[in-house]
Amino acid sequence: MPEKSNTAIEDLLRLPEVAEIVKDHNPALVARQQDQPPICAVFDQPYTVLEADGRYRFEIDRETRRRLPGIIGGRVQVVRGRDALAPGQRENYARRRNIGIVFSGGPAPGGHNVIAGLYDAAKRANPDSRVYGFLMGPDGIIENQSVELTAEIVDAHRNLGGFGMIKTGRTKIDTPEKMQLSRETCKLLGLDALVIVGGDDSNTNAAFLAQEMLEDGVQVIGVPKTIDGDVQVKDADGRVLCAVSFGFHSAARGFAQNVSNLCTDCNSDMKYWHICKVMGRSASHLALEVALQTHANMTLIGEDLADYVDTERLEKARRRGDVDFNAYGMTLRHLSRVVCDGIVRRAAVGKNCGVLVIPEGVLEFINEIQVFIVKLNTIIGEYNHTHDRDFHADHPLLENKLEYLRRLARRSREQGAIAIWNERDDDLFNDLPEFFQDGLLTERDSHGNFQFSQVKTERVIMGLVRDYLDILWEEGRYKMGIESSYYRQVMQKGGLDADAYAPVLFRNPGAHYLLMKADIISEKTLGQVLADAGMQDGEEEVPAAVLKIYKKSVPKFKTQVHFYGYDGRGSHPTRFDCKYTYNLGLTVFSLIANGVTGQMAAIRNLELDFERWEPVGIPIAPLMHLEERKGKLALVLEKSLVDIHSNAFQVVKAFREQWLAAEPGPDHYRSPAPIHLSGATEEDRPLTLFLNALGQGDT
Ligand code: FBP
Repeated sequence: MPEKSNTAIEDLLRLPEVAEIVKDHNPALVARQQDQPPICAVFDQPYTVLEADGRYRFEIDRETRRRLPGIIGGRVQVVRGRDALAPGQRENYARRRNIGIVFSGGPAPGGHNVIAGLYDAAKRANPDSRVYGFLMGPDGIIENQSVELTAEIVDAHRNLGGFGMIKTGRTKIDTPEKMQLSRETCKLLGLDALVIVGGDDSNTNAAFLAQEMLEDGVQVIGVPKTIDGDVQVKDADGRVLCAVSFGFHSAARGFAQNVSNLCTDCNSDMKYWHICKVMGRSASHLALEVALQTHANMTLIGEDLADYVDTERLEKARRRGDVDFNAYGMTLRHLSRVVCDGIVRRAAVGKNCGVLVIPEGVLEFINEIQVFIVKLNTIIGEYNHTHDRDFHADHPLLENKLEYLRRLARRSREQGAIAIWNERDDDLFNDLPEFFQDGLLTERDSHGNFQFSQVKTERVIMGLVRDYLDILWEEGRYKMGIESSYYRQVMQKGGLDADAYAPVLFRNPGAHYLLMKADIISEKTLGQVLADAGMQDGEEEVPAAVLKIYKKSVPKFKTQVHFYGYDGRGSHPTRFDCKYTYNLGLTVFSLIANGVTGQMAAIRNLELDFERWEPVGIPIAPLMHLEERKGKLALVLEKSLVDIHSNAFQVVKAFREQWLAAEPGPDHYRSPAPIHLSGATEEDRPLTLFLNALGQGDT
């Protein structure tokens, strides 16, 4: 193409078509912003009231009762619609309010709709009410950095992913100073209510803020957010109040779309094992949903590995007359064996490829790693407490940290006392690859959580897998299966008698996929086997056709590693999350307008059809329990892990063999549709939720 003059370029840039293409917003995005999510029937009415539902029972921790006396008595509140309210009630419902809202923790698709729902409900009740968005997460509250939200700001973010409107952060309001500063901010802004949109730790924080701000008359409401899907609420009798946090469905679908594309790639060039780590700090909910969405060949579920019992080992111990505690839960080595088994079996039917899904937090469920995490948390927590300094600041390099651990181990030997870190710990730790040691010693997040996203989990597992595959190869147990028709064709072209050679070369000469004998593991051993069978003499070169078949039987294990996390949590919300979050926003306002505090807004029956959704408030304090954080016990909201007895897990387990597809014939991949707001093909809830609801009532 000839070079364009400056004038020609200017003319090009002036074209309306070009202007349209370079706009920041495309038509699909504009349609998304303009979409109005459906609302639960109760919100069709101008007012709402709360009705306590006494059916729910919680086992309350004594420490919670002591620390949160002002909010521990909260009950589950069901939001009901009303056409009219009694005069005093009506004025109170519609009085002018100032409400602050903050995002806390990692982004989750749908957060903007929580704000939109709250904003719309607050303005509908009283157009003079104000909604403030705190900037950059809880730091915005501590440092009084906020923006008053306008219709223009809110409209620009409706149904859009991310937390871009006001940003987010992971700071925890966990000291008397930060609490005091937060109270001052609320006073300065004249806030009636503060809304914390966050995960388990942020909702814990919301409960403490609610307690603290009782005397200031500031209500605090939490909203269950996290892509990890581990904020789920059941009462002591197992009744579900909140089936999943928002953002889970969208992130899982985002990941599933990518994983599914890799299944397509794998199915096309049959060359790679795609190793896909998917986010989820502890629980494997996201991996489980991805398994259901894609039917990837292998999906590890942490909770399942923790539940493993090595019966053979137990039996051996029983015969010896003792108990082998290492038989409970899977070891890292055993896990690598399980993965290898899948790889070897697929290779045997000519599939030198596959898709493996690894949940980010899987190592937490591996016994020996969990022990290291708890020990290191305690050591670091104790160091910070005793020295009133930060362990990581004082030991910036891995070598410094290892030296500190070495000193602890030496001290334990010298003192001969039982210590948290002894020489055996030190030896085992030093056996780990350096990058993994570094990962295990990374700084905990502000809530004291181990940061699994910073650890190369997949490298740890795949390193062991590679080592074991090498062993299996040398033992002759890892071979590529050769399709018999291909074998015959090659032999025929080479002028050799396929039938005569087959029993010499293969351990299963009549099979569809032929497996070379275990002792053929090099060209030399191949020649030897042929000579032993009298097919040629020892000095003779192996015929080219046989050599070709041998080479084909040598598996080349090639991997591509992918991490799905930040991409999925930045995706636009699914229709499910758009509806869910907008209605959560409306619920938040109902809780505020009806005067409760220390409650989490939620939607009951989320696992059922939209018509059955019921907005509720859940008291946060009764859900809390003591847990180890940064080496100390802290009151927190319990994370929900994958229930291995749930329908969803049982279905995945039942289909494991089919999806591994270690048999001749096609794989069973499922392609989830891309996320879209409208259209009959968009699924209306996560598959895990759908399955778990089966048998519990009609869906
Ligand atoms: P939240 O629980 O705060 O929503 O965050 C979840 C998560 O996305 C995890 O899946 C992941 O392990 C972690 O955040 C990553 O944290 P960071 O954003 O600090 O890298």
